[in-house]
Amino acid sequence: EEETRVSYEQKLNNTQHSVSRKLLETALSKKSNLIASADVTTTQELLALAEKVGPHIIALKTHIDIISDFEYEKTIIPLKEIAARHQFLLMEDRKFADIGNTQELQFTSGVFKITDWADFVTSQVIGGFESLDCFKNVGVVAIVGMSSKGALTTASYREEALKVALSHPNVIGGVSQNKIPEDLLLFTPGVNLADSGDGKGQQYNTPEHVFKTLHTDFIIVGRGIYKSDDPEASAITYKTEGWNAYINSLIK
Ligand code: S5P
Repeated sequence: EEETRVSYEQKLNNTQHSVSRKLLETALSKKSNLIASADVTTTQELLALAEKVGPHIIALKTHIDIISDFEYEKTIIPLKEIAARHQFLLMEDRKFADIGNTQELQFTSGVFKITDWADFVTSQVIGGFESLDCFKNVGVVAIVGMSSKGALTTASYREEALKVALSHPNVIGGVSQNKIPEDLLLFTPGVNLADSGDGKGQQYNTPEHVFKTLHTDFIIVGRGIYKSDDPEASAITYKTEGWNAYINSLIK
């Protein structure tokens, strides 16, 4: 792509949302645009991973409902302490996809009480504009397009999803495998340096590709880090690759 991208500094000047600001400030101070996806299934693995990768990431993305021994006191309280100590945000990848009232219950109730600890959450926008009203104390990352083969997030779906995302004050960005307007933060999963797929539909790109062609802001890396023999070393590799790819994407 020929055009230059909008820098983190420029995005910081253009946003009032406290979560966007925190993400961008953390990216600049840590020289990292890496979000680690902690798709592990026990509290011990979750906390150990957070501790190892914490210094190198701007956010830890969780699927809190896959933790088999979840207990608020044993899982969330220590996770929050690690996040505060290593200065990263907590992103719960809940991908809400219901009517507003149900999403509000899923966000505030049950055992997970996401509203009490997540700095920001992912949500589908399939329930329409008002379904996102309940997330007013956090940032919302709208699922605009999905990385998996055969996903139904076609160009026309993405266009409609972006209209909701751009107009809703709770939305700070989008997850997509395509470029989105630069006044939203772009989060791109499906990033892996070693693999092109997982045999279950996932499709991978390199950090270089997503910064250069999509002008992404933040890469999300799951198995490339937590399945590695040395998750901390892998986090450093993805952080360095991601940061260099971002710097290169600033140059025409
Ligand atoms: O389109 C998407 C959106 C998301 S949030 N594709 C994705 O893979 N994700 C999430 O990113 C997915 O739920 C998983 O937690 C992570 C990718 O993990 P990896 O192991 O394939 O890197």
